[in-house]
Amino acid sequence: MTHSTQPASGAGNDKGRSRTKGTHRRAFLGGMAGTALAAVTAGGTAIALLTNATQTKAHAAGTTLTIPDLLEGTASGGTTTYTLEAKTGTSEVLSGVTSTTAGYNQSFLGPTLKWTSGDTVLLNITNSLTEDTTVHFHGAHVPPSMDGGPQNAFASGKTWSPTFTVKDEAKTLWYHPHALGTTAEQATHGLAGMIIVEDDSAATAALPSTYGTDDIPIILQCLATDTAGEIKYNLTGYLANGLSFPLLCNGTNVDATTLTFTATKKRTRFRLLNASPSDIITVQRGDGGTLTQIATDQGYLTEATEVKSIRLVAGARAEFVMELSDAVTLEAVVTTGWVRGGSGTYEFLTVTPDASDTPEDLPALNTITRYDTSGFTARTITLGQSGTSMTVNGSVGTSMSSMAMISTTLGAEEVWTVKNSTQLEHSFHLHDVPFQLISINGADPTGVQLGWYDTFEVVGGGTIKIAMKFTDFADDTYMYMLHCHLLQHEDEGMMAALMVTES
Ligand SMILES: [Cu+2]
Repeated sequence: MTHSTQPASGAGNDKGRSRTKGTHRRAFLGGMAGTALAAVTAGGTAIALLTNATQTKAHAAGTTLTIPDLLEGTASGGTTTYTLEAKTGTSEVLSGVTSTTAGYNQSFLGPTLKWTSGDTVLLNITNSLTEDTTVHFHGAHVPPSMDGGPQNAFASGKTWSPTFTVKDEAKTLWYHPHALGTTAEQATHGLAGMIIVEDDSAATAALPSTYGTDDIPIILQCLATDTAGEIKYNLTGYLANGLSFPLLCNGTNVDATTLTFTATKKRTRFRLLNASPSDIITVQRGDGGTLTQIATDQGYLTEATEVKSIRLVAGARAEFVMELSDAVTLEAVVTTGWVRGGSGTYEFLTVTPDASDTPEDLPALNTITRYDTSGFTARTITLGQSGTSMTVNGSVGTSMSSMAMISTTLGAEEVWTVKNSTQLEHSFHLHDVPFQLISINGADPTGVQLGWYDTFEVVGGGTIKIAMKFTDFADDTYMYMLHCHLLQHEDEGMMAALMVTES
């Protein structure tokens, strides 16, 4: 039996242990700076993504929340140009241990990009890894040839320069690799960053938007490492003994550290991204109070909504605001429906108010017209497994020629029944267009589930119904992807292609 066939409640979870702040054993000291990471695939082929790692600045060991740099673009002729370089480095993923990592323009993670709806952007992205990569703009509505899917793979030493007009409204997106078979390896080593899209809506004008001051990115990652800090990302790695499952917030280990942030404005906006390869992370207040959620994956809710917690599957985002009179600690509850043992509750951030302003009441945020799906074309997408391979509609999507192909036309309106025929948890992600939830395991969506999504949980044996309209982009060559955002599942074949052609 492999991990892939274990049910959520199976023996694989016996490795799990409750881990709360203060009870986690400090990691062994030791480092592997300068050591090549010889990763072995399930097939036994040695690959060497992370050779020639250079020693660069590790994240500070202090307790202040690190805010990722905002990447400045260069505006010229109506186009804003950004420069990114995917490269290797070292970082402290496990406390006190130096890991071989990767990042964009830095040793781990990448800078935040800020796009404005309607602007034209150009990205010059150089691959300084030792293997192919891509950069996918997760959640962005862009042409398939610019989407950064597997067909956009570019080799070591090459530069890829996608350009497009930002059609998205205000929302929180992210960018990460998406090449066939190496997404988990590259993303877990640190190749991920946030994208903020702003627009000219009244909601955007009313909400906090000063990056790093009252508009705060929170990138959470639950990773797996051995005691030497080597990051694990595939079957071989996850089955090793003695693994640790560090939780990182903006690249800083929070296993035994609560980061601090001083809010100098009364109302502070937080943008959550679960960049974990597999785990579900639920964010809540330590004092039991509510969070004021304002956005899901694909933009604003109709109105600010009080929630007790925000549950994010791998790849998902959400935004909330808090208006504080006293310090509040945010907790991340990490759960897994998988083989991993990283469960626990982490007090990852204490927000202390130091503000005297009085914010205006929030306006209505958005108008969301619910789809009437009575005339929509129905389709079934089945998430399955076959031995150690993962499938979509019965096909193992480990190559472009083997994966299932969903063909549709520009302007099509569709309602998909996404069935999970396995006992494992999956995180369903659709490229290109946002979707509405029509039903979740037979129940009508409520509350924040009435927002726009691109990534949603499908529990073992469960079913979601989603509806979408294929607008703006068609192509005879380049395809979008739909897949599980548990990165190991994606690499093991739970991915299909979506071809949108002219009608
Ligand atoms: Cu999955």
